[in-house]
Amino acid sequence: MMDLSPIKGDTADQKAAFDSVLIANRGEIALRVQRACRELGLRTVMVCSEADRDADYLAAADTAICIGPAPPGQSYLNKSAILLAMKLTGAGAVHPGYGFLSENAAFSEAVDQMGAVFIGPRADAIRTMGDKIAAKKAMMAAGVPCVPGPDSALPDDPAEIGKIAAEIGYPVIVKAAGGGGGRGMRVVHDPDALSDAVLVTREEARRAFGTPELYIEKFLEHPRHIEIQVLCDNHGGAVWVGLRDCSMQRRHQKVVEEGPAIGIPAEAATFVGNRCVEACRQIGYRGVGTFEFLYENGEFYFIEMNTRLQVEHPVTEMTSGVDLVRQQLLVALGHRLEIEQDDIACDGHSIECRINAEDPYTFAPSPGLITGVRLPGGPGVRVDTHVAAGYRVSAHYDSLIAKLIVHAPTREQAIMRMRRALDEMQIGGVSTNLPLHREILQDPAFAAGGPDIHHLEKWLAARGAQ
Ligand code: MV4
Repeated sequence: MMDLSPIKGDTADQKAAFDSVLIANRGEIALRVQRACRELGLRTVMVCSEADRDADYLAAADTAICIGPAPPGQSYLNKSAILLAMKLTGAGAVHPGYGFLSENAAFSEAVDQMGAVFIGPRADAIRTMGDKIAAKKAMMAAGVPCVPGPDSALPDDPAEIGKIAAEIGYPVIVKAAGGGGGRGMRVVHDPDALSDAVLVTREEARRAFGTPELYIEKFLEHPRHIEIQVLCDNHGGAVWVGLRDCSMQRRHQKVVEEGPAIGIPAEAATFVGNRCVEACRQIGYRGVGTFEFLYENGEFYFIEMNTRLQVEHPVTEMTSGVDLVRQQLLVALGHRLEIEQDDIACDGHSIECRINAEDPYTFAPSPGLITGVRLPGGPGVRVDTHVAAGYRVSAHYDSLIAKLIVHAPTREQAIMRMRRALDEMQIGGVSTNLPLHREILQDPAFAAGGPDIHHLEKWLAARGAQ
């Protein structure tokens, strides 16, 4: 077994040694993290809410404890309950998964203060990226290409705002510094609508994010959503692991993701990947992260950085062969990354379909008892799921029940493989979006590759109208 003792001379993170990890999440990602811990010989502590008590993945942990009632605020988002669980179980580290506390700077800090390890970046990096203006400032300073517009907050004076917008050129988009993921933004097509848009967005921002700060950018009308996975250790090791195309989304929820992002020249990808790595070095970034870009007319425009492991990370794992969760754990232990940039290549093509317990037409959640599960298999098929027959899908959490990921030598073969895997897969007892995915995989525009961020919603509207 590999030696997980602290590295001598590792002054960057003196407390890095831990032999048990508390997994502060649920569902498929809790299982994914648990698997990586096991392979490193780490003891696992799983926490759960009362709604998740009977989940199979809890039995596989070394320790499982219930930390509160079903509503996330009382369990998976309850910092003091999770910190207490860490004390009670002697967990030396906590993995937050995605969602919940994964991008919560105060939680990261509290974990630090109790002398344990938050498996993720330091609080200051989370805070910087959570403030979309600070993030843009840091990225522009590091030479990462950004959307045209100032890297500072909008002033109050309407005349000044008007000048800034005119300089950028319409259409523009007004965004809340505290927003992100599609929340707190407004497109403005002409100067007459600008000051009202600013006022309304400012009030929304004040209420929703606790800060009225706004910024303004050129609005890109038909971009693709391309993201770049990075991975950094505490010893100056930093790599970009590949690009993903996540343009197939509805209401800011990704539906299908794939990698690599097709139609992007290798030199362009390498250039922007290297800029991301350089930015990570400049801010002393640690762990996994994702740089989100809009891509239009051959140019990349940074929009946000996610400081967590993402739902779609398996796409990059399949094409790179890098186990991102394993690297996350090693970095948290104070180790160096097991790979350097020159070791990383993109092999073949990967596609992920998010399988949700929801109506495939209305998207209404479909909680309830799963009565039967038939999982696909065979070459190049991966299913990340925590569900099986007898599992009850709770109405308290998001409806993701499985991620179906395929890998094949070419995109065409990956599409054929995904169609085949979707045909094999069956879930009984609840409605799922499997029928939707089967239709999407027959969409000629998807098959052609490179649809923009509006394609899926337009396609859904046309499908509804037929
Ligand atoms: C934009 C944009 C166009 N121009 N920014 C939405 C989510 C948040 N991460 C940023 N978003 C956008 N920012 C500029 N300057 C269009 C979107 C956008 C979007 C981005 C990615 C994926 C899906 C999207 C759907 C609608 C709008």
